[in-house]
Amino acid sequence: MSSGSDFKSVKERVFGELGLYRQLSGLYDGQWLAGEGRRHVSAYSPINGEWLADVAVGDEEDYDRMMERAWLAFGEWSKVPAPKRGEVIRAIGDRLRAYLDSLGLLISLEVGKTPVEGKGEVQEMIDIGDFAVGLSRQLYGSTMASERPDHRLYEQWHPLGAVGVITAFNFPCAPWSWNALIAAVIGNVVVWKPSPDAALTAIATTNIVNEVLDEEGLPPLFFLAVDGAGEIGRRMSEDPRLPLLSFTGSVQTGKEVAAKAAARLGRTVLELGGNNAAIVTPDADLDIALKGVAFGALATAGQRCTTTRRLILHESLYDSFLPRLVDVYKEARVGDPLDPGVLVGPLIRRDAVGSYCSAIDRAIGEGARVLAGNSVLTLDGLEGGNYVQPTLMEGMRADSQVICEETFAPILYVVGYRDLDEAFAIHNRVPQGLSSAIFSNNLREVEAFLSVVGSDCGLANVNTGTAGAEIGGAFGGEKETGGGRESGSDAWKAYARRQTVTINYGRDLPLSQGLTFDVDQDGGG
Ligand code: UN1
Repeated sequence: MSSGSDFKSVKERVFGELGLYRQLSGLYDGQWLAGEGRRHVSAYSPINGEWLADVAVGDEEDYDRMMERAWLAFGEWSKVPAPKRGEVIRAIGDRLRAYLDSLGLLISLEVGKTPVEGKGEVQEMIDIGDFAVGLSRQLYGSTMASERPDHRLYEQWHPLGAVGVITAFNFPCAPWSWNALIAAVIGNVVVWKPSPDAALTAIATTNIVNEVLDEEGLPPLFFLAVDGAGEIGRRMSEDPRLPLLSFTGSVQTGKEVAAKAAARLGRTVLELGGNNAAIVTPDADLDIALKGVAFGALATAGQRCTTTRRLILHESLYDSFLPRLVDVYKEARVGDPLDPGVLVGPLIRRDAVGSYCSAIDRAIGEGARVLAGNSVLTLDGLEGGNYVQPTLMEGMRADSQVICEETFAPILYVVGYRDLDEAFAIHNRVPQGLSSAIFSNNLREVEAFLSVVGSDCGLANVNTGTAGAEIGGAFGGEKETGGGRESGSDAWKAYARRQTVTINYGRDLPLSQGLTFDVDQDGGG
């Protein structure tokens, strides 16, 4: 276990390298808002409960000024040719590379991820930056054959203006970058409201990216507003100055955001809850399956949208696979994520520990048996941290309610199946539809899983777990996950408005569908 002084020295170093102070500003409108006389929110580390910093938050007036400046910046930025915008994003990516270690460690301090996972998240920002640079020369529109002579018909894609991005604590910066760097390369500017539990990472990231813009003589493009009491989130949902709002978070809040945005006919990209399952069949490579299920269920202490929450296990594997998984659960080290060898860090807040306990109690009430875990841990020197033992449960009732819910904690429910149709029925029974996995070397099983009667999720993985998507694919899910897509593939189109252009370069005016409309038939009046 790492000593308290490790925490302090890591904090000193990381805060120094990232230019963070004890008093920080949470509003960036091109300049950092001065903190004096403002309301503050405090950041504490889930590792040990220690205070990290105070953050000044803006009010309604500050928010309005930020939106005005965002639109002014849009006027300038949208006129820069897209490949030039790509060059700017490349410089941003290079700068993020220089901060890979310190930003990764800040994520550990602030939300309790292991440094490997913290850096992995910064790597996702770097990767999507590279993707955006390539995209800057590939914002293709289609050309269609016109039915009229001497006519040209094609599509072009324009930026929307200011794009709002609301992110969750569990990935403090990667989802911002999937939205922000793609939106920016198209010519948009971005207004970010991070989770109040991950404000410091957002402040550090905003600092880094705007510093590059400043050096390039460009206006600030990446605006930030840390929320004090939910006001800014509400304003953003209702604000017509944000034609698109990308929201990552719970199903419940996502429904509220979507309803408010829809009321003004604004667009949304929603990445809401997941309740992801891995199916392990008798034809699986069990070593691969074990690792894939363990990573999916335990990484980030079960606090990913893509976390494996259900294991759909063929009944013939109960005696071979399950004992091995129980061993993994018993041996996985829980503790200070800064300590090498620790796999599972803390939960974000005390109330998340409460949700963990109540989900387990309800599952037991619904007939489940605990195979491993079910304990809240108080660790020496880390009494203020929120630690729980990862929990493996089995024997749920078929109509269990708790299994249909996403509990943001390391709890994995094992459900048995006899044939593949039954496995798919169990798999698709939950209301969420983000990620899914099958472990099998049987071509027929795999193809059935990928067919229309198989996984109903946005992400379908074969012989790799539900978590850990690459940025190159479109990321998001179906049903209550919200239907949004972010990151790679053609997800960029969500941040652009499509314009269908028709040009007549002839000496006549032929009408579509062969219509005639002869206004000068009789030579007029
Ligand atoms: C999330 O939990 O909201 O696929 C994002 C993964 C990560 C992203 C998770 N690349 O697990």
